[in-house]
Amino acid sequence: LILIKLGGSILTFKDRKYSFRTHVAERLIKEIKNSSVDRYVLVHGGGSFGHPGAQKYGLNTTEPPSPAEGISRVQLDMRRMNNHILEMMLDQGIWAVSMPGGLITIFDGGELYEIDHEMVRRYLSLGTVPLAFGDVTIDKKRGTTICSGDDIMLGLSDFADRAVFVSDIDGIYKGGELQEEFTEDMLPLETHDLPNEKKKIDVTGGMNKKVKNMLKISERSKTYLVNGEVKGRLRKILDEEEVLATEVIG
Ligand code: IP8
Repeated sequence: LILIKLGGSILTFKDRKYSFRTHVAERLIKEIKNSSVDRYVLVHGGGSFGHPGAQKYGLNTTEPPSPAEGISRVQLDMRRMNNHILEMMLDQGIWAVSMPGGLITIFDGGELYEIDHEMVRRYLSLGTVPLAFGDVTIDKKRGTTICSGDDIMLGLSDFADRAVFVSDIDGIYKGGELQEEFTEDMLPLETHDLPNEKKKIDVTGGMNKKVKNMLKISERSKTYLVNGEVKGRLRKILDEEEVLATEVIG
């Protein structure tokens, strides 16, 4: 089983609310379809659909209770984004089924507490492709919290062989240099490590948090970060061909 995460930064323009990058998303789905991979879970992030609302309604703070309106509106925004991707997949004959992060997880104090493996496994065994996404979810302490696509990747990583993160950068940089392999001792990343870092709204927290999460995942499955802006790279990494990317090794 392979886990593929399409980051919000590749699927949307992060600085323009609700701007879905249809052509990029379509191409990435085609690359997956044209690869030799047939058993996979696709996960996507929030980008400019999920993050502005989550920030506006304070859904990722430690202060309970979250306003009901915010829970409702941010969930709607994420389902709208998810529907774009779901329709694209169906148009290409990929029989995907939606798995909102808010319905397959429970959190405790902002950390993933439980994820419904059985639901994912059963849909896989029917020959469908689970399409999971970052969402507002229930938190035992805070009432609600934000479940990011990265949390879903971590939660499902115990039964995956590989985890591929598709982003808008060539890989992980340290001291301005792209690293083919990234290990724990290279943390923390500073702003100057990253090439032309744009200001992004990201309520689920920065590159260091993402990389730490990838290091955890890599203890269970081979973990890569690849640039989805460049045509063919996702297809190549899925087919285990030589390609520019970073392997994260925990
Ligand atoms: O973009 C966040 O998912 P991420 C989802 O994977 C929301 O961190 C609702 C902001």
